[in-house]
Amino acid sequence: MDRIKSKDTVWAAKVMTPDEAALMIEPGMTLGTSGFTPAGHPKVIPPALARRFKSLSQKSSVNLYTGASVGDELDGELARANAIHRRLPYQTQKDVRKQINDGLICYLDMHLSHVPDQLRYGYLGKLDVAIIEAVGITEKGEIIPSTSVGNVPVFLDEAHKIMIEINTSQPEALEGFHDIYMPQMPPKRKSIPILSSTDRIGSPYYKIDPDKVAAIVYSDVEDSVADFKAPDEMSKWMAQHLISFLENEVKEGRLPAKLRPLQSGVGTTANAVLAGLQASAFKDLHFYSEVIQDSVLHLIDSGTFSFASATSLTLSKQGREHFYGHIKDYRNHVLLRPQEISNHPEVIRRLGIISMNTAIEVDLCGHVNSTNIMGNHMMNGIGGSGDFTRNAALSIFMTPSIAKDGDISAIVPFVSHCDHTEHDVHVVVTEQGVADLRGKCPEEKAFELISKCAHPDYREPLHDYAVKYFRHHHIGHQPSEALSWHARFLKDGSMK
Ligand code: 0RQ
Repeated sequence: MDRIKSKDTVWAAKVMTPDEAALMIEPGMTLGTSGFTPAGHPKVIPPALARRFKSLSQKSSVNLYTGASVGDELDGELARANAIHRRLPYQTQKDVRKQINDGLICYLDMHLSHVPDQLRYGYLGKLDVAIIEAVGITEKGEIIPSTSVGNVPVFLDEAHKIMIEINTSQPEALEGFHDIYMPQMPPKRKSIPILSSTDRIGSPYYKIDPDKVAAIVYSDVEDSVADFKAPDEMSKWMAQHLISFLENEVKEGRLPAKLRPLQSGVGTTANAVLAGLQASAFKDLHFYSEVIQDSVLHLIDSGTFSFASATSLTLSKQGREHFYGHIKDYRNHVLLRPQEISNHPEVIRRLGIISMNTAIEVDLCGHVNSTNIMGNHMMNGIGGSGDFTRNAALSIFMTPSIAKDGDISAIVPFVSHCDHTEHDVHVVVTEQGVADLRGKCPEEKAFELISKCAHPDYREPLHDYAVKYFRHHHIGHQPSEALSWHARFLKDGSMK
């Protein structure tokens, strides 16, 4: 109870068990929850809901809207109870991924910054219940967010009922790290007054109508962020190429010495690239992104980054212990915003962000597939990669040049699914090198990608395709050949 500082009895009267809270959630409802890659999601009401739905005689499910990927206590528990009907906007949980690919979950793979407006405009239906994790409730009855913000502000605004999980494993010292700002509805929407990554424009708290609160539940379950794989040789080479490229941009006068704010995706490659920045001579950089991973803390510690703005603190157990152990030192260097602000096109354009995301495959025109393996198997989703790529001053994609021990080339004539078009992709980095696509026509882009980024084992067939094609055309594709590439080269790993 000590986490509820408000003397107003309205709060204490709502405290109950997770099972009691779950009784208020009916099959067919739409839930909007906290949580972002996977930090700050509710961890005790969802398992109680899974138990409740499993005990019902007929198949029972809900629509689940989140910030981005969430932990096993939410996605995993509900998926294993066959309790998710519709899911948006991003996921990385293996049971959910399987059910999406088996056609059991209806998945809306969305740009993360689009969710709040689509909800406000009524495109995504009505939200019945918002379930959010919090650190506590202040004397004034304001809610202190936990390790992520994500879509919580809009969910609290739109939901009919609110359930709050007060997580005592999240320290009260998190108070003050957040900056909650809600854009107005069009046509009265004002410009978002962020002129630097460090700017605060809102409040540290969520302000809610206490009458909407249906349940307050205590939890002590920690965020469970998996440790990233240690950077492998491929990732280390990519990091080195990327850093040399950025150094050269500075030398050529296209970037200032302190660069422009960096955005980074998540995953093995992105983590390795961030780790690689530590060895560079860059100092005092700003990070304006979605996710603060362990590597970002190390970059703050070393002075490479002086400020990190994001929507979630996605830290491993070790990273959390380090952060909480030195939380005072991070107070002026870390800020968490709603995802519609961290990923807002207006702010990304204004700050001149350098975006760095990971591709599954890249084609000779520069189109990027980030989501669908072989065009028909959903991996995670587009996440924030499109929000940043489309609006960045410099957009970079990284990928190892080969996948599955070399059976697959990540550079292909034509992507099997397109998330980011040739119009938005400026630079591609593989362990082989850097392809700079800026200012190049399709033919030039194709040969740049083959010579700088493709793996030597695949250069010849890619070159043959490009030469044959560009003999007769200068724009576009040879559809029959381009589309048969995946079947010819990838199905059994042999090059027929
Ligand atoms: O398969 O899991 O069976 O080993 O894809 O690939 O190499 O582990 O790379 O963890 O960096 O993830 C694009 C998926 C890369 C990720 C993607 C197989 C490969 C492996 C994963 P296994 P790696 P990473 C901000 C930005 C979209 C969202 C985004 C992602 C698995 O970065 O989801 O950018 N991005 N968000 O073997 C067949 C290929 C392949 C392939 C890789 N060409 N063909 N399989 N794989 N390339 C964050 C948020 O938005 C929240």
